[in-house]
Amino acid sequence: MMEELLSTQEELNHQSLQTKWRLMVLISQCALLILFLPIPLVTPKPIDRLIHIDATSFQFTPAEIKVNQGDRVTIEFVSTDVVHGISIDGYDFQLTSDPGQPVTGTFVASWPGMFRFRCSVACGNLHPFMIGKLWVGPNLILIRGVLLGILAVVAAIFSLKKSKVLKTGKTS
Ligand SMILES: [Cu+2]
Repeated sequence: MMEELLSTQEELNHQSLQTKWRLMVLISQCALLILFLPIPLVTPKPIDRLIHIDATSFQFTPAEIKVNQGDRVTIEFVSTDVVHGISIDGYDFQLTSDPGQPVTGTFVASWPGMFRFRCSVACGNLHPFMIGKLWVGPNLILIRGVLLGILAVVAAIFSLKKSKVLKTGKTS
């Protein structure tokens, strides 16, 4: 009788270990899918954009701009104090503005990713820190991050439920 009970208990333990493993494998598979599956987003049609950027020692306003890949981007750039410039890493784009004199330039956002733009005129001691960011393309990193977060929450809920079931199973 006792032996029988022990063996069923062992079997139960073995089974729960197996389901735990299966769950862990399933969750890691989901995580890999989220990380590496190409997300079939409806790519937005390229448009013409006009973006105004102010330069003041030692910052750009806005310091971050977002466009979609293929957009024709026209930058209207104006300095509010001393001579400032703007050049975008990875793009052949450069403008220089005298104080209060807006200048415009256009480029096509052909390459996706994050590119820094910098002041291209030595304008003072903090000049090297005058940096902004240009994001090109749909933000897949953010989408994947959100999906991974959701998966983590689901996994946590599952493991909580599992341990509750095990505890109640032992007491009865
Ligand atoms: Cu500068």
